[in-house]
Amino acid sequence: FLGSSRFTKEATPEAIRECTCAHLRFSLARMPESATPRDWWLATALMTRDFLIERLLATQETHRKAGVRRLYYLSLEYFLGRLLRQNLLNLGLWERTGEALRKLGVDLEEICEEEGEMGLGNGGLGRLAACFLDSLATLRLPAIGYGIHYEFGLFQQDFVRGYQIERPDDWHRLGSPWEILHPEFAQTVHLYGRLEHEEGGCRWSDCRDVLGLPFDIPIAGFGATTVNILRLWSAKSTREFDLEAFNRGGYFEAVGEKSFCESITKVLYPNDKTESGKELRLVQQYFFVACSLRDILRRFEAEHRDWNLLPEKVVIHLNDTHPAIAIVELLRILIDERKMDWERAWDWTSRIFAYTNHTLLPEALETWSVPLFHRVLPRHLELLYEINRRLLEEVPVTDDSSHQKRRAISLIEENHIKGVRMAHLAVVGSFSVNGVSALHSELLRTRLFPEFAALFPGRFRNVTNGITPRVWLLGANPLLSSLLTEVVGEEWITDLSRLRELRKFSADASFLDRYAAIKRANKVRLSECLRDWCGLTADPDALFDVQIKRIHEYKRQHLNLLHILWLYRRLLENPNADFPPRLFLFGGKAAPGYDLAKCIIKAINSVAARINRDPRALGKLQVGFIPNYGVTRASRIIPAADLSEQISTAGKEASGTGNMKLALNGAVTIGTLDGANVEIREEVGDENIFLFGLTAEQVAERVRKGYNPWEIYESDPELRAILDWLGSGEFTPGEPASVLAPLRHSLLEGGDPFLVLADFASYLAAQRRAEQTYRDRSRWMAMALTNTATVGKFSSDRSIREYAEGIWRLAPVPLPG
Ligand code: 26R
Repeated sequence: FLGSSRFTKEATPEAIRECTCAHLRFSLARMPESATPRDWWLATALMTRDFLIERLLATQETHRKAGVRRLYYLSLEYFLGRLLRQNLLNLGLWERTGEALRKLGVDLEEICEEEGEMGLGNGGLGRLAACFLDSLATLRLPAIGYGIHYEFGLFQQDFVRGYQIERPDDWHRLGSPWEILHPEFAQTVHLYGRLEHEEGGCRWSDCRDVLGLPFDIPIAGFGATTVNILRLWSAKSTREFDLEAFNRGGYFEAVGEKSFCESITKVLYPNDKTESGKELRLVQQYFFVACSLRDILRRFEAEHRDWNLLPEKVVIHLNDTHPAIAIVELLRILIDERKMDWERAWDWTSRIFAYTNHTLLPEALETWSVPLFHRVLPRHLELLYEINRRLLEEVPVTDDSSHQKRRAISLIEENHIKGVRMAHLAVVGSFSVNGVSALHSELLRTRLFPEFAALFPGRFRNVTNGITPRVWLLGANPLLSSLLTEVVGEEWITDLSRLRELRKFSADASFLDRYAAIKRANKVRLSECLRDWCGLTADPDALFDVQIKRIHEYKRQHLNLLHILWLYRRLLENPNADFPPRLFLFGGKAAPGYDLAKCIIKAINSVAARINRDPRALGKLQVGFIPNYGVTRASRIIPAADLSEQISTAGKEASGTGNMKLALNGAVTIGTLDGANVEIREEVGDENIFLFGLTAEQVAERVRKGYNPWEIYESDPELRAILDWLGSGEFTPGEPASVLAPLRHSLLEGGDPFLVLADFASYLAAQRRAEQTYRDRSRWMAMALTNTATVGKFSSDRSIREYAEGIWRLAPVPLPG
């Protein structure tokens, strides 16, 4: 319906209105008079999609004709959130569309609220992939993302009596205007079965076949030149198989097979630690990897005649180990299907893959039991053993220490049930291994993979994470965006380091007033949401203290809670206690099987219920737990935050990216020297961050010497009172006293594995410093502004440039038009 206004530059509000109305009529069969807000949202999205498709076709055609080297980004998660606002902003059509709809009596902001979020991710790792896609397209880099078209994304979270309840996220029920189905690019993949070794190779037969159907999501860069593709695979049963079974008279068998196939992409695993023995998860990983590799090779063959160009034209990035089976799959294709010899096949494979590690936590490192692996992927296990045999040859047996070294690097973990270590496979099969912050990359080399670092020096590097300014500033904070554009020009949108120019205003009272007024307006806007989300009547003048992230012991939401209880006690002991009014806000989901994380949620909600009802806390203290935290709610909360809680046990948070979003939007960090906090401090300066706690080295030292939380409990009467209070049942009236006991128990009898008590005193002191600073409003606002001004490094454009130049060897491709 674009007619002559195919180019976004030429699209007048009239043309946009016509195209939207045409979609309303011909795509949705609706008349404007009876259209609901949802119909308007859909029609507007379809209009937007027309523009996206124009650029997508031009981009893909250019890339194909030029035979470019391309990046293929493999990730099991993409946490995209809502897309209408972002697509319109990146296309440069936001204002004009607003104007076009206004003429129709439709409010663009309002219809944006109709969109459900694409929650195909758990947290940081999935959101990082989404930010990276935005930067790849903005930097005009030729890239295709591959992932899974989950029928159900991350569960929706409700609270019932303070407990987390999970509801399925049926995001796709009404279809999505952003995806384009391409049945002509379907792929068939094989699983299970048995091996026959014969002359000239290996036959893998009697497999179960699954069909992969690709859904394409257009990914527009800012400025609307490049539109890349995110290709998501959906599993269906293959017709061939059904027919065969039907012919044998196996009706139930055939139907059973169909439901097996369709279960593969049914649901995103809501965990951030491994659950052993989850066969479907391995099947999920292999299914999506096999579909993607076939698609990559198909495209390569369509674009290039010379097969030898493969390692020149293809680079594949592994977003954590979840897609690492791709290494063995490519090796298998080269050896079994393309009849290459091992040396060449392995050389090619290990020149094609690069790997990013996102966690050091042992419970999050994937291992697959060998018997399970053998059942699902018999040929891959064989190849894996051969990779391992050759790897171990690098360390000849000489003495005891060489035995130990071999055990340390082996792809196979020798427990009572053997396990395949996916991280080792990823390290061995990649030409580049990186961590996601300077500290994390250092710990990767020294603690997780010291033997590999010695064996493959030069393979390990750092690429500090980043966030896209298009989403986390331009999209989320329109008021601040306008101010920034007014003073430094629009360039900050694609060059975040430009914000440094703002530093000169940090002593300019009238500028700080404008900056403060924007923060205040964002707090008012969030307060309105809080009424809906959690029935809270917030005071926009309170200090908004925010901790938003997955609930995990290492992230220490319970350390934050102990401080809240400390403040509450102070208030009960002295009703006139003088501190700035504070609103504590939490958001985040707990993995459904992670009992202690769920207990932390219950504890926060119980304490919140008590404090919010207590007249003695009125006007001083409020606590809110925002349910169903995700990308959409994050974009409301972040612009309104004053204080950003980044309080993980040092050495545990690989990077963090929420820390970057909050600092960019002018929240001051209270945090440990963990992950990217270390680098945030370098950028903003010591005086603009509240640091506390043990360093990663001190944590290790403390644990080595035998850390005993009871000693702290015995020696700190206030802390003891708080812990006993929490375990007493006082916060859960009408429920057994034991409801919150597991929390106290884990911090004492449980040995306090994340050193919450060890850091408590230091955290309190940092909180007092923050409190004192907040009283001096101009000082605080200068700190906040300095944060906005100096965190330009954490743009995902910078991260992606580093990947493109230092790892992928990828160059921008200029496009016509
Ligand atoms: C194995 C599987 C169940 C699984 C484990 C862990 C699935 C998902 C995860 C999530 C992890 C890998 C994750 O999200 N890590 C986060 O990655 C962010 C982006 O790099 C970091 O900022 C963040 O510190 C890190 O926890």
